[in-house]
Amino acid sequence: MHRLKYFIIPVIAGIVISSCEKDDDSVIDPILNFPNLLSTSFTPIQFDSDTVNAIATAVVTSEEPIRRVIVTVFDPLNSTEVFELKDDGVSPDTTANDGTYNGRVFFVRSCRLVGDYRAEFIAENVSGLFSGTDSKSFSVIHSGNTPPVVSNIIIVPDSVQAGDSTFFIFMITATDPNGQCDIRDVFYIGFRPDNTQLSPLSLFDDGSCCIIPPFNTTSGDTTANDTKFTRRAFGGPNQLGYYRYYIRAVDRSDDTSNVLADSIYVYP
Ligand SMILES: [Ca+2]
Ligand SMILES: [Ca+2]
Repeated sequence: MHRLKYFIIPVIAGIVISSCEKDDDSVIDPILNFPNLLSTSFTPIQFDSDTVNAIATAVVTSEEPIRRVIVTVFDPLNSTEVFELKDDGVSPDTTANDGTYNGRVFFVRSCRLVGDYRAEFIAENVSGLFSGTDSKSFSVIHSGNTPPVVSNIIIVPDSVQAGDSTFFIFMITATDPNGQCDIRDVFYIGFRPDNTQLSPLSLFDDGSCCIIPPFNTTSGDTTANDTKFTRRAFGGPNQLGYYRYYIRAVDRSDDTSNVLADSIYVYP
């Protein structure tokens, strides 16, 4: 047993060493020197404007020279924009080569996207090794917010025989004086004839781009981004009388529009 063990180990070690030497003589020290984010900051942290104008700062330590330091900004819809931070002594950086990297995060939105944003910092050295990430949060608000407005409610068919399963189409026009991007949700709350509540369902202005649960069909919307929101829902109502639907819009500042109502009559 022992003789066998001692025989195998030198053979394996020999293979490893010889393959290393053959492929690359310079692979002597396998220690990888990752850059390190000591601290980060993002200021200011709140914007009541269409414009975001901030200074992002990262203090970086690294054995090897740094290739670049970036901050990726994620908006409330998870769209990203990348900004580079510099340690070159040029404003907004104050001192060159002191390990403190600065950059300006600047963007203007034609429609202000209110909500929570995230700035994620990372450093990369010349060997292509990355630091860990560090994140800071900031927000965009609208102190002078105006609620959305809904109009032109349409629900078809307006009557159906009890137990007949069919698609129902819900349509409404929803606009927001602050811009269409400020509309967070358009939805109905419905009630059966016996006043029990139906599950709320959202309407979309998506041009039927996407499959949506629970019916696993598209919304039924004809044209994307034309302020007309649509939803088709499959069902076979079985209670006799009026199913009532109340449709409203809510914006990103949580303000609610007017509410419009319509009904579907279920006959025997
Ligand atoms: Ca609004
Ligand atoms: Ca539409």
